[in-house]
Amino acid sequence: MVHTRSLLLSALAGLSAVNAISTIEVKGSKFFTSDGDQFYVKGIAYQLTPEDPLIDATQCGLDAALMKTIGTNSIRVYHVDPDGDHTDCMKAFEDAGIYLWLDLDTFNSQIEQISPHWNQSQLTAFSKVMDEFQQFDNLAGFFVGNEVLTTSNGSVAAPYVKAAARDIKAYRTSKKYREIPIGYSAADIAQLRPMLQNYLACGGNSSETIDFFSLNAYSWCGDSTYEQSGYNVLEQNSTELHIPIFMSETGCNTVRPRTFSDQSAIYGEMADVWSGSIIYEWIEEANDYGLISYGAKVDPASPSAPPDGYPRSGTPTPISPDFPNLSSVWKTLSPSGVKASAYNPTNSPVACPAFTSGAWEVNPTAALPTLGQEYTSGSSQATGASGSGSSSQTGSGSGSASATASPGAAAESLSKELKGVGAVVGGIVAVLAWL
Ligand SMILES: *[C@@H]1O[C@H](CO)[C@@H](O)[C@H](O)[C@H]1NC(C)=O
Ligand SMILES: *[C@@H]1O[C@H](CO)[C@@H](O)[C@H](O)[C@H]1NC(C)=O
Ligand SMILES: *[C@@H]1O[C@H](CO)[C@@H](O)[C@H](O)[C@H]1NC(C)=O
Ligand SMILES: *[C@@H]1O[C@H](CO)[C@@H](O)[C@H](O)[C@H]1NC(C)=O
Ligand SMILES: CC(=O)N[C@H]1CO[C@H](CO)[C@@H](O)[C@@H]1O
Repeated sequence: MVHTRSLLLSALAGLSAVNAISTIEVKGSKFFTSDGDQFYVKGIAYQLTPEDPLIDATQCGLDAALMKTIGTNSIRVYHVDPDGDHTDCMKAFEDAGIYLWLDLDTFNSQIEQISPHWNQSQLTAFSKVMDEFQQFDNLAGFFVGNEVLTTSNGSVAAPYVKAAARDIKAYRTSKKYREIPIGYSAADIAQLRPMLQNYLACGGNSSETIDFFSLNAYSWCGDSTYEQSGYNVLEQNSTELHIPIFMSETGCNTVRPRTFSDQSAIYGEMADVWSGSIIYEWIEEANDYGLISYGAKVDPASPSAPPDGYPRSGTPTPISPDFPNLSSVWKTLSPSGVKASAYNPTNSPVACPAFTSGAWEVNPTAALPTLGQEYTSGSSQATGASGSGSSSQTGSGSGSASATASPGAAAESLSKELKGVGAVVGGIVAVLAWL
């Protein structure tokens, strides 16, 4: 009996040792597991409820199990409540081999493109999210912002994003947390490419730069191609980057059926530079990007209906053909990359993009904004962003009115994002009204 139990205990101990998930780290322009294998993100955006999808362990378990069947190794969550208990959800995803890429901001703390600023309340809010989630080994990385810059004239907000990265990295160091990668998730604004990516990474002082860059890209629709989609330009513009880059959203839905054919490029010809992608998104809602649903849409006015009528919990049912299509595409794509031990990074830090009036209005040699600083147009103070003399308080007004999407994309990237934001904000308003 004793013998059996000790066998059982050692078997359990062995099991948990085997099951313990390795952490994700950055070396050069690639991600690696702490076991030394290159890590390619195969992710799905996951935000069932506006406030926090990581507190209902039963739900997380159901979703993680289905995600696992198609080879998902990551989820992306946009908003959480740092006061919630996330232990059981994080365990459910860890048990399925799934990592979390998490946005640090909430609706109250996010950095804004209009009148950009970065202050102590925002840093405190970001720190609380870091404090809660740093304890989980399957926390892969944090974003300091999602699509802060959404228009071609938004460059003056970039120094505030970079200041946020600086301060949250200093906080990470002061608390002796592991070196959890800190990045930014950009809207795909052709006119800001590749300046935004290079600006956030440039300067050579790693205390002030992001650890990875990622892009929300919707320019590959249907059976587009590497050239037609503009992915070739994305690739060309990132070969010199000395930090990892991946797509933090992809999965254009304007051409049906969705075939996810961009995945073959991302995990194929681009895999020497890019570190994978995250498919937008898990749950079916008004924007129609869902891979699964929890049941048919109901009348939002009916008793106890979810605010927008889309069920937000229950047994996930794959949506056809999106889910099976993604499954069959992912099945064929498993780049192994290189081992950390065999990889010697050669890229040196990218140069900071030059100030270009009407395009990239950030002084490359200016100091980053200090904590508490606000952008004022026309000032040449050490904001890292000098205005061009417009009297408008929020910027120079010299950029073009609308961003042009990349080849093959029409205006998809912007229009989708605006719809997405509208849906989320609409959801919030509805939830508030509902409570
Ligand atoms: C920081 O900015 C937010 C708006 O984004 C504001 O509500 C808050 O009061 C500011 N905090 C400080 C300390 O200035
Ligand atoms: C690097 O940046 C940090 C944070 O801004 C700063 O404290 C430090 O002095 C910088 N190091 C150098 C060598 O400039
Ligand atoms: C980005 O790639 C395009 C296409 O190859 C090229 O014309 C452009 O010069 C690149 N920009 C930078 C800054 O590398
Ligand atoms: C950018 O252009 C939009 C119009 O497209 C305008 O509303 C906004 O104020 C401008 N922002 C800046 C910083 O100039
Ligand atoms: C790659 C892939 O599986 N494509 C399929 C996506 O869905 C359509 C419609 O069911 C099929 O015709 C494709 O073969």
